[in-house]
Amino acid sequence: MYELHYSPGTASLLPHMMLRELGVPFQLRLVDREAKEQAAPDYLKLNPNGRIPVLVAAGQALYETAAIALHLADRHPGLAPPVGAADRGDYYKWMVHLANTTQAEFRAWFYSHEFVADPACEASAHAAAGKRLAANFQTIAAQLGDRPWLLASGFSAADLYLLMMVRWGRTLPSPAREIPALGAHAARVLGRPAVQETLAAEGLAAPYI
Ligand SMILES: N[C@@H](CCC(=O)N[C@@H](CS)C(=O)NCC(=O)O)C(=O)O
Repeated sequence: MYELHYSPGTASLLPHMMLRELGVPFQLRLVDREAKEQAAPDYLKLNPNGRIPVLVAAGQALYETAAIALHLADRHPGLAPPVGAADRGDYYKWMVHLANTTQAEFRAWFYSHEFVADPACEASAHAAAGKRLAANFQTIAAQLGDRPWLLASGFSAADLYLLMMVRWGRTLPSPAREIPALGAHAARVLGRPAVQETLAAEGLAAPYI
């Protein structure tokens, strides 16, 4: 039985959607961000970085959203092309790009104060992160084009990852959903029953993106 330490709408949304898509048993453990539970000694034993999410399986704690997602997709077939398949490389590309670039830029967008030594520069760092994210979403949309999913072989964990990024992108000056390819893609992912179940279980209300 998996245990997902989560907080509604945060990076835990990806593994949460995956667990429901895969239909594997799991329990949710709410991390109260208001109470800064992610920085409490018990949580730091699971993730010494004090960040959400953490997945516990068979007594072992795994952190880093992308690592959790890759691990779940490896353990339970259905959300990734098999190792060695033609678009397994594309799958790695998208998972790593969404983690290392898009999600990392969102850290600079949502937590701009961490990226500056002088608080007077925070607004500037925030604006610059927003510009990089806008450009990044344009690049992703150009590659997606009018294909239904990121991978030629079909729906994968990468599509769930992109939905989470487009959802966070609703806070940008030009929301990511307004880029037609991304809005259409997000609507397709939002149409999946497991995704709707996840959003409801986290208490998230429409509009989701
Ligand atoms: N690289 C980490 C980043 C996770 C992250 O930034 N999580 C945020 C929520 S989306 C968090 O824990 N924020 C609370 C904090 O930083 O104190 C991952 O992908 O797991």
